[in-house]
Amino acid sequence: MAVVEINFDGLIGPSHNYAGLSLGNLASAKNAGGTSQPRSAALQGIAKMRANIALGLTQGVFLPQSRPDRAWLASLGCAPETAPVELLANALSASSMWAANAATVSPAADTEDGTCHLTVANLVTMPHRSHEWQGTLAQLRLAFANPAFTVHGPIPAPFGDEGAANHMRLSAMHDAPGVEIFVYGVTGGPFPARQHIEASRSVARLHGVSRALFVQQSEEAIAAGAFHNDVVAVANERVLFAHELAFADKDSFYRDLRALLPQVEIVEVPTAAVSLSDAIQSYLFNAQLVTLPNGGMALVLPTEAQDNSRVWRWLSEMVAGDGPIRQLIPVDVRQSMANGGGPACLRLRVVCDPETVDPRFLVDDATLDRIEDIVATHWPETIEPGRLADPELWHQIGQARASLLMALDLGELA
Ligand code: SUG
Repeated sequence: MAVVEINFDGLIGPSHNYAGLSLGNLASAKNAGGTSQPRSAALQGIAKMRANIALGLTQGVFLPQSRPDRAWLASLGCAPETAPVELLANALSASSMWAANAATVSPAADTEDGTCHLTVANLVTMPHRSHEWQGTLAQLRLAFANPAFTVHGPIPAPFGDEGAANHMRLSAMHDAPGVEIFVYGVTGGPFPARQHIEASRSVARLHGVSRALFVQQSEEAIAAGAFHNDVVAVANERVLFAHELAFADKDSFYRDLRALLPQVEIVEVPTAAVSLSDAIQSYLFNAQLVTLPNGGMALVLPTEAQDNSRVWRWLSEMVAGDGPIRQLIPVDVRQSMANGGGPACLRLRVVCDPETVDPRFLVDDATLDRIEDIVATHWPETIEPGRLADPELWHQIGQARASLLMALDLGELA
């Protein structure tokens, strides 16, 4: 089969909750202490996967990790029963659902050795995310065991690496050699800049990327709540769709990009039409910009973008015009959005031949039916913040994951 783009979505895990753990992520802070709905959260994610399959796209899945993370707590000298409440919340996070932060991916066409390289993200800036990489790496090593891939361990601390959320790839077509854009932060006003330039440079070196640009995210964007670049920009094939204030020095970035990829089309949303605050509240850029099998491009974006009249007006005018983005497809991922994760956060893009991927990580409607049954039976309906310390909840979460691993024949991840 030919090389295509596969979107691997993180299945939203049974411990999904609102503990408000992410400084600089405004949605996470706003919803801290709320009651989550893990079952409907996962069903929303599954519905998004189904909608993308219906568009003719190839879909993959990553599985929730073991929570609470007992190994991580043990390395801190405690167990779930003895952990201080803040540590327990960090150990229970379902944050691996945001697969855009799982790894940085350089497709084979971009790399010196002609394999597709993946580097698992270390996510060291946030405690609740810093212990994801071990579980993620285990899945990457299984899913991409074929010699068509090279899978790397994490960049060492203290160089924060947040994976594909700060990485964009532009190319004439998915399977053509691309230009890889590594977006890093330096300062973010009151908030941490999560992606360190040394991490970006190291990933590019390890992957042997021949055409790479290193671009600074604007301080204004981080300060306004764009804790990752994918909250203010997204790219697909020859199209870059970005907010006017996404980058610190967009003129030199755009100039360098045009020099490397003359056919690039930059669709920029001006502040006068959509402020940074509207962009971050509506997550219009946290969209899956996809190439449809008939050749046009569509934006799969959160329903919150439709709810914001200024954003929706601008988008509607854009698709009515003559640009490359022809279709808007709103999807409901509100449970994830309430923690700052839109449609694009939930997926990791891997451009490769699907035949080279372990088939247990690829899904069709029939597999999603099986996953949906397990979610409907085993995922908690709600998690109130006080329940995080309840051993019964930990037990239910453990059983839910075990049933899923069994159904997908992925017992080696237990
Ligand atoms: O790292 N939220 C995630 C959201 C990640 C979104 N990913 C991308 N933009 N690609 C984060 O801030 C919230 C967890 C909590 O508050 O419990 C959280 O981790």
